[in-house]
Amino acid sequence: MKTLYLLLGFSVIIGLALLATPLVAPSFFTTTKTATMYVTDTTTSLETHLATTTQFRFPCKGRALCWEGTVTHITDGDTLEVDGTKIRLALVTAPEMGKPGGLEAKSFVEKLCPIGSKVIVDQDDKQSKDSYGRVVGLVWCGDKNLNAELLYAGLAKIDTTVCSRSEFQDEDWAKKYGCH
Ligand SMILES: [Ca+2]
Repeated sequence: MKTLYLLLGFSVIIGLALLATPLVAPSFFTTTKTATMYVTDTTTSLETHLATTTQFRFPCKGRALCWEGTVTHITDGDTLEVDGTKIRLALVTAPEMGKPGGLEAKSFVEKLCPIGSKVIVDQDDKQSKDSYGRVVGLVWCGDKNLNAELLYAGLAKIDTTVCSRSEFQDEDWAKKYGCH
């Protein structure tokens, strides 16, 4: 008799678990599907890495990569590395090192977004990478838009030849400094 009760109790537990499965399953499968789709869209190790980490959508625009990372190197006024990935600032161009204004632009970046600081990278949806394979994007250092700040400071210019190929061409700062 005791065995019968035990079997009955066990059956009830199994039955309840089966009833609960459809309630839990949809959200579980939806999450898995989203993650899988993201991995399918990616091609590089950076993107694969990002697919498995938390995505920071704000204040990014579009659907391209958006992540918070650490500044690991500053090359010059328009190129830096975040988590070891080279980032070419979208739309803006600063003088190269060794040219007049090059050092000033780099120093400005070092001050606004020092090595070791956290930044958010918003990859340009219309020109995700440049011809050197660098990620093209907008970099947020705290609440400062680095691309725009370089223009405001007079340390960089808009490269008007790429306006039509940038997601950011309609931003106020882009229009004010050369994209029409
Ligand atoms: Ca974007």
